[in-house]
Order: sequence, then structure tokens, then C-alpha cells
Amino acid sequence: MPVAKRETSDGRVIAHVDMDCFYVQVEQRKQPNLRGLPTAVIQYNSFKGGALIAVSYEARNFGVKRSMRGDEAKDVCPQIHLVQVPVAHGKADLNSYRNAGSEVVSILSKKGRCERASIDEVYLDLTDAAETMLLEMPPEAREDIEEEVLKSHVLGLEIKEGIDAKEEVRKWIRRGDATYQDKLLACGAFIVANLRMQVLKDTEFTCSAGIAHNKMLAKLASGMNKPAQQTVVPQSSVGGLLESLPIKKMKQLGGKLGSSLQSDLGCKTVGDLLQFSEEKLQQCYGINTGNWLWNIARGINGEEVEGRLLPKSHGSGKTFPGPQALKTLASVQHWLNELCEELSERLQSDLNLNKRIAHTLTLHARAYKKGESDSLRKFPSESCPLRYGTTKIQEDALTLFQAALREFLGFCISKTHGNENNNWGVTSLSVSASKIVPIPSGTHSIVKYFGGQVPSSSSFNQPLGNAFDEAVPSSPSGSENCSGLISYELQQNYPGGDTEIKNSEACLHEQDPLCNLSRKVDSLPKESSLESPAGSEDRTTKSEPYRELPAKDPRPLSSTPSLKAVEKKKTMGNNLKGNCSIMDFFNNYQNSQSSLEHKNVTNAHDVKTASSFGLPSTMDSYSTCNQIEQPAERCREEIDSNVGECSVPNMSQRRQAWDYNIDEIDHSVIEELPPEIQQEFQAWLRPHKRPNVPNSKRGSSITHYFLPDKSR
Ligand code: DCP
Repeated sequence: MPVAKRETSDGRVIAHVDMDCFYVQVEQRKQPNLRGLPTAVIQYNSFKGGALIAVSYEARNFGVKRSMRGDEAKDVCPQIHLVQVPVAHGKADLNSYRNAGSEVVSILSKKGRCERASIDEVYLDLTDAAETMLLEMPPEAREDIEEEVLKSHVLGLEIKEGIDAKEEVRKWIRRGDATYQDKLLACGAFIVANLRMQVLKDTEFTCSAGIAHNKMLAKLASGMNKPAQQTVVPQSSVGGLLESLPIKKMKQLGGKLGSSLQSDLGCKTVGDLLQFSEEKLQQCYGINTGNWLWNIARGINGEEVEGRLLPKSHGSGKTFPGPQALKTLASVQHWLNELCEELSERLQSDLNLNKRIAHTLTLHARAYKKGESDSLRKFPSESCPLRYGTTKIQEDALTLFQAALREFLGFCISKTHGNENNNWGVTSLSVSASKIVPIPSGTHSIVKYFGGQVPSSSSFNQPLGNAFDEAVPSSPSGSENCSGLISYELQQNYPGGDTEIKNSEACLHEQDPLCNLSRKVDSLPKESSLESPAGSEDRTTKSEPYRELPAKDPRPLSSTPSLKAVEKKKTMGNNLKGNCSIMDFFNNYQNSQSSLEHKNVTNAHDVKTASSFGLPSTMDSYSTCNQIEQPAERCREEIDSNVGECSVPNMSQRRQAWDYNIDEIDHSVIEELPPEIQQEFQAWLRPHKRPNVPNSKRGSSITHYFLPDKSR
């Protein structure tokens, strides 16, 4: 839930641009004979003709919907053309869609700050461009107005029957008594119409857009008139828009918070929230969420358009519904290998094209346990520092899976014999890479040193790739700090963790492959350890080089360096500050390779120390260089705090199971993740709290408790 900020002015011009039936358009560009015909893109799974994931507007006119399967679509529209999504690694290959989205972004980003919000939508901050246009060519002075601008829909502009809508829009644009804000929006309409025409010309894709004073309103408006149209939201129309907008249609109110507003506060529309004071909303849903709700009821949203053209993370996932559920480690490993290969290719491409490296690998899955409801225990997500190279990513992902499975199964599982398993099944798997940052300046020269090659799983056999997530010096001289890299000197002290590991291992059969592999996971530093456990204070501080967690680790599995060892490690890091040289770089990577494989090492002291912690020496080499702390993470505790004291009963359970920082997941990646995982994320993104009202019962008529506030 975003922290609500009160807008000081509504003079911004924000556009939300959303591609029309995007995947269909991409496929129609590949096969122009499909243009104008009822067409849908289906998933690779051919069950009942495959699931529809994108439907052309021509097909929609026949009643074809995205929720249908191919066979059903053919029933309602026999002439429909079904195009299968490309397949690679045994799963949907979205690269052509991603690339097509990038083409569009490169055009849209020319006029202002641009934020790529998902695979097919962007936000633009056009304030500067609109202000400039207002000075140079004010709307009222325009004689010739392009057709595309006149086709705009202006919310609140009444178009009487028989009246030419375009003429009314022309009058609205040129009227002399328009407010400054409306004039800016009119300029926005010109700019967006031109951008959309440019997109069509250059890419052959149509898109729709919303133009408003903030992101929330722009997003709401972009979907109102599709395809290939744009909608303007003057400030004077906001009240009317929200008054009739069903609660669930508002971004972030589609889930439990929206349900609570409906059932507990009796709100049917966003406008209904106006009857509650900010104080009362805060009392019910916590300070931030209450504040946010109060603001959205008034159309206020101070969220900035982030200047971000590239994704914040990469993900690759696949679902295994029903009988396809994976029931052997071998099958899990097979699919993890496929997913990791795809992820690795995308990381490689990001590195080549954008000179960016990812730092965190996370594994998500959904699984069931025999005889137990799936909802009782979520499959935990696990993270670790990302090592470049397909094989390493595959190994680490498998190890993370092992750890998560052990945690999921608990300590009282019956023996699993070999690969045979009757106790569990995996219904979805995904891997993601996050914390993506540009390679610090100076690193490029290292790449050049290797003949221009960037780390590649096949051609470079890991070492350099591995080195990228270690200490990469910013200058060969070693005189500069390795700014920009994220410190992994954040591996924390977990007193008591050893015992927990012993306990968990003791419950598993010695021959259990899980048991053997679980030992391996202990050597992986846990990313999730960056988060504070439930109920603890978030000690994250930007300026602090180290963060420590409270003594109690809620997780049953983790590497467990002693306090003393951590201190020693810190000292080593401090001693070595400023010594990053290209030689250190090579020493470090050799050391880390050797350390991980328990072979001879060149820097015995460093590596031994690291090994004794159960940490790869990469951690040590990292600590020598990284002086810059990553930004404070908005962890779950903060998300929870948004909803005050109204807690749901299973929150602690969820918290334990779902060790993941939502902020690091880009929306475009959520789109690409399996639907179940999308739901997981959505559930986390939305508060789950119920009103903090004495004796409140779900569905009970507590509305009377919150009498309309007369003071607002
Ligand atoms: N997509 C998907 N699976 C889903 C939803 C969407 O794979 N469950 C893909 C296909 C869509 C693309 O994401 O083309 C963008 O999704 P949108 O929700 O923006 O829908 P469309 O662009 O297809 O149609 P619209 O014109 O309604 O926006």
C-alpha cells in the first residue's frame, strides 16, 4: 500500500498509456492477414483449446472473453483465429511481447518522465512539456486541431444528442475561461494524441490513454474508452467519477481491503468513503491506509511517476495444475533448470544491453501437502545472493527449493523414499532476480579486459559472472570505493539457529535426498534475513553499514554465523576498505570459487573465516568494497503497519511463510508470474486488516458505528 502523500498542487499532467489487446496486436503484426479479424492469443497448454490471455476487440464483439478457453471461444465465435503464445523452455516465451513493449516505451519516453508499469503500460509525467506548450502555443490560440485530439473524451463534458462530440471537445479546448489546470490538461491531450499517433506510425500498435492530474486518475481513465482512444479527467469531474466508481474497480481495492470497505463500512463506491473522517478511517485501517483512503475518496494521489524504463526485476514461472503437479525432486529440478535457463538468458541480455546486474535470486512456489488444506501453510519463498551463470543459478534455485520444501513440510513428515513421493506436490514454480543495479563505472573496462565478453554461462564458465556479485572494484587502481553495489555484509547473527537446523534435520530420514541437500542450503546466505522478523522494529538505516536482527530468527532454516564471527567479519571488512584493486578482484573471485568448492585457496585467512560461518567467501570480498548501504527496504512490517492494529489471525503465519520484499517486484514481472503467485503478491500488496472496532464481525452492520462525519 503506497504511503499517501497530500498533494500540494494539482497542476501536474500525468498520462497512463495502455496498449490495446497487446499480445494480439503483437501477433497481428507478425501475421498482418489477421488484422481486423476476431483473434485471440492462447496459452501453450492445449487443454480445451488453451486458455485465452488476450482477445482482439473484434472477437470481444462476438462475446469472446479472456476467461474462456479456446473451445468455448470457438463456440461463440466460430471464425475466431487462435494464435498460440510462443514457447521456449517448455513454457510461454514472452520475449516478443517484452520487446514490443520496449519499442513503445522508447517512443513515449521522449516527452517526459516515463515509468514502465507493466509489460504493456506506462505512466508519463508530461507537466514540463504541457507547461512549455501552454506558453508557446496555448490551446485557445489553436486553429487547426488534429482529429486525434478532437476524438478525446473529456469527463464531465456533456454531449447532447445530435451534437457533434468533436465540436464540443474543440470548444472545451479553446474556451477562454478555462482554469490554468484545465489548460494544462488540454495541452496534455495534444501531447498524448501525438505520442499515440507516433506509436501507431512506428510500431503499428494502437494504445489508449488517460490524462489527469495524478497517476491514480490517469490509470482509471485510460481504460474507460478503448481501443485507440484517450480520456481527459478535468479536476471538476473527479467528484462525479469517484461517486459512481465501484470500490472494487479502484486499484488496490480489488482485494480484502475493498471487501472490508464494502462489508464493514457499507461503501459501494469510492465516493461513499467521503462520509468518513480521516481519523475514523485511520482508526479502522491504520494511519497510512486510513490517510490513503481519505485521499483517494477525494481523488488525491501524490505518487510520483518514477523515471524507470527498465524492469526492477526479472521472473520466470510456470504452473502445474491438477494432475500435472510435480511430485518428484527430479521433476522439480528439471523445471527449475528450464526456468533458470530462461532467467539467466534474460539477465545476460540485461547485462549486455543495459549494463545492469541483479543481486538477489528468489524462489517462489505453490505446493500442497497430502491431507492438509493448501491454505493452512503457504510454501515459503526463499532468497539468496544471485550468482551469474546458468548452472549456478540452477544450483542455487534447487537449494532454495530444498530449504523451502523442508520448511513447508515441517518437522514431522514421514519419510520420503528416494524420489518417490506421496506427500506433496508442487503446482507452480517461479524464480526471480531482483535488486538490479547498473554496473559501477569502471567495471566495463574489466569486461573489455576479457576481450569484450560479459559474463556468460556458456562462454565464460562462471568466474567473471560470479565475480559480478562479488567485490567489483570501480577502478583498477583500487583507489575508489565500489559504490553502487549492494552490500551482502548483511548476513545476520541468528543465535539459536543451529539448534533449529539440528532439529529440523533430525526429523528427516538420513537417506532422504532433502536431508542431504538441505545441508547445502545452509551454505547459501539468506537474502530473506535482511528483513526484520514479525513484531520487531525495523532497524534498517541507510547510513548504517550493518544491520542486525533481533536474536530470535523465526525461520527454521538459515546459516547461523555466531556473533563473534560476524564481528570478525566486520573487522575484516573495515580493514580492507579502500583496497579494492583489480588484483583483489581476481583474488576474491578465485577465493570464492575455491571456498565454495572446498578446494585450495590463495587467501586462506579470508576463506577459512568465511567457511567457518557457513558463508561463501564472496561475503567477505563484498564487505571489503561496499560502503553504500542499500535503501531502507519497505518490509512486511511496514506493510502491516499501514493497517494499524487491525490484524488478521493468520498474519504471523503468512509472514513466516512469505519472506519477500514486495517492493522489489516489478509489476511487469507479477504479470508474468503464474496466476496463483500473482494472487499471493496481490494479497501482500493489499492490507488484510479489518476495522479495529470492538465487537466487529465480518459482514455485520457496523456501519452505524461510523456515523457520517459532519466535520469534514
Ligand atoms: N496477459 C496475460 N495473462 C493475463 C492477463 C494479461 O498473459 N491473465 C497478457 C496478455 C495481454 C497483456 O498481458 O495482452 C496486457 O494485459 P491487459 O490486461 O492490458 O489486456 P490487453 O492489453 O490484452 O487488453 P486491453 O485492451 O483490455 O488492455
